Amino acid sequence: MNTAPHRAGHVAVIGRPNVGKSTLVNALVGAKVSIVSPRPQTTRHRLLGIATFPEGQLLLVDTPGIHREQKRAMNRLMNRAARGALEGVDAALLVVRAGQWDDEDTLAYDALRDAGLPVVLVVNQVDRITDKTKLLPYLAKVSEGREFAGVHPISALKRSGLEALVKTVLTHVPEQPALYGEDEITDKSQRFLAGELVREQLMRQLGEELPYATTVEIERFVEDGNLLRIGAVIWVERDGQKLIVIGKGGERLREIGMKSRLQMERLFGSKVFLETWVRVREGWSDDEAALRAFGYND
Ligand SMILES: Nc1nc2c(ncn2[C@@H]2O[C@H](COP(=O)(O)OP(=O)(O)O)[C@@H](O)[C@H]2O)c(=O)[nH]1
Ligand SMILES: [Mg+2]
Repeated sequence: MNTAPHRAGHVAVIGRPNVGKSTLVNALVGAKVSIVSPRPQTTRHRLLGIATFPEGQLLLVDTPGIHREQKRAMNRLMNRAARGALEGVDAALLVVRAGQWDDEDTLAYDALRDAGLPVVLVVNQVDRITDKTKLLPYLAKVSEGREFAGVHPISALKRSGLEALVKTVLTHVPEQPALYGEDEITDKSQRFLAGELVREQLMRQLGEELPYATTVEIERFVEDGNLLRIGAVIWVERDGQKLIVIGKGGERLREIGMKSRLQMERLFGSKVFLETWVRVREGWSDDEAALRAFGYND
């Protein structure tokens, strides 16, 4: 019988872009609440992933990575969101890619310790390490001179090592009842998530720099019986970009729409009728007012 007291608390998920923070949050929540792509800077907003277990509830604060690049307003806002993530949290997960550790990880560790937080080191992507004998010396090296509340090699993608990680993290959050209902998975609205799922397809399907010049606005979100009618506007910065997003004969936009719709249907558990448009707004990603209008307002 389980007699341990119930625990619940906020946990910041911190680490460099592309180490797998959002993949980890989704794996723990058990649903895709945070979008994932092979590109850095996929996550633009702070988002709460709610992971409910019999022993407790973890409110995972997924963050955009911490970026040195401060030039564009977008990056400034993303950094603000990452730092703001530390307010009111009980513990932090510092996520790194197995085999890697650099100055930015050291900076992040120091900041978390200075904030007085227990820091659990999550060594992700161990499935990519073919020579497992290299793992132990690596773990010893990164732990040296640092006080981690736990060190967990995991694969967020293959969902391995997660049970032990959850057990460790739960010991560092307060004894208290669940803070959200057990069927809740995020603090964001379905409308927001719909926009993110379209953006995920843009990140995945557009080449090179273009994804960073796009954003998505959900213009319509209506429940119509058991159908969701969703209208999404994809904003780009120039006419040429519009042509690329639409593609030859509209092929790319159709593919983006189809994949986004399937993801929405899976996440919302209902049929979705999705319409998409591409519109041009010059320089939106360097314009703080436009960013706020698009919901980047931490
Ligand atoms: N092989 C492998 N890839 C992973 C793992 N976790 C994440 N990835 C991939 O790494 C990329 C970045 O993941 P994401 O979660 O968006 O990283 P974030 O920027 O830290 O949020 C995606 O292509 C993921 O599929 C893992 O455990 N193993
Ligand atoms: Mg992310």
